[in-house]
Amino acid sequence: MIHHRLLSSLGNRMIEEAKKLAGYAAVNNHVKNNQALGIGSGSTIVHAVHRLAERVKQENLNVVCVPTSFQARQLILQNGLTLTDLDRHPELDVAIDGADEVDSDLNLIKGGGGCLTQEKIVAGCAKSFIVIADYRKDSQSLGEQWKKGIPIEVIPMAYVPVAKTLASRFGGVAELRLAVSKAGPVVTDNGNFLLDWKFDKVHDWSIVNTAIKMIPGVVDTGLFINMAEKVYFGLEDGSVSVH
Ligand code: ABF
Repeated sequence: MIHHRLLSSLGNRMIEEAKKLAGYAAVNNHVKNNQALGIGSGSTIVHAVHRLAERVKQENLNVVCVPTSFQARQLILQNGLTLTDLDRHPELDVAIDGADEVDSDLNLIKGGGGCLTQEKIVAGCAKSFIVIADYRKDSQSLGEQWKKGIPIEVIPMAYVPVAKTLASRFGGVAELRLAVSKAGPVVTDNGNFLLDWKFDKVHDWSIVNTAIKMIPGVVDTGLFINMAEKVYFGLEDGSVSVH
């Protein structure tokens, strides 16, 4: 039992270290003075923001940050960075964000942490969209690593019809994401619900993504197709692999 716990705590430490390596490398290589940046959500981005705050202080950089969620907004403020929005900065130089899975074409599944729509908007406004992740997220084909399905943000009143349409048109099953307490659904930063679509075969993700977006009630999907310019994976051996 103790042996098991020790191994799992060592494993967690290694994963955290890999997230940090990826976050630091992305900020070191892509952030320059006088930039407007998009700041993603999740646990990996926390490391990137720490490094960003460090560089801003040490190099006296003038950068402004657009958040992709309430969490990102807090992170920006807590780290003393300058908060802005897309009204003031509709064109961003770089957006950095995590992912749940990355395939060999750099297509992504995102939204496992509950954020996806604002992340996609911000990534779409950036000249460069840079993804940071630990080694567990690297795959050949979507669904190989991430087993919880593709997150889809839906208008609350539409979650049943959207789930039915998804299953009948594309197969698999779409489940409403519940809060950890199971007392009710997860509600996104935009006041919507999330469906996790567990697909049963590999699709042409570009076609399926567009088709899902056309279902009335769908706000956006966690499929980020042809958006990432580069992905930084922190590896178990302490190195970073760039794709
Ligand atoms: C958010 O956090 C989501 O889009 C993505 O699902 C997740 C990645 O989180 P982590 O870095 O914690 O793996 O960005």
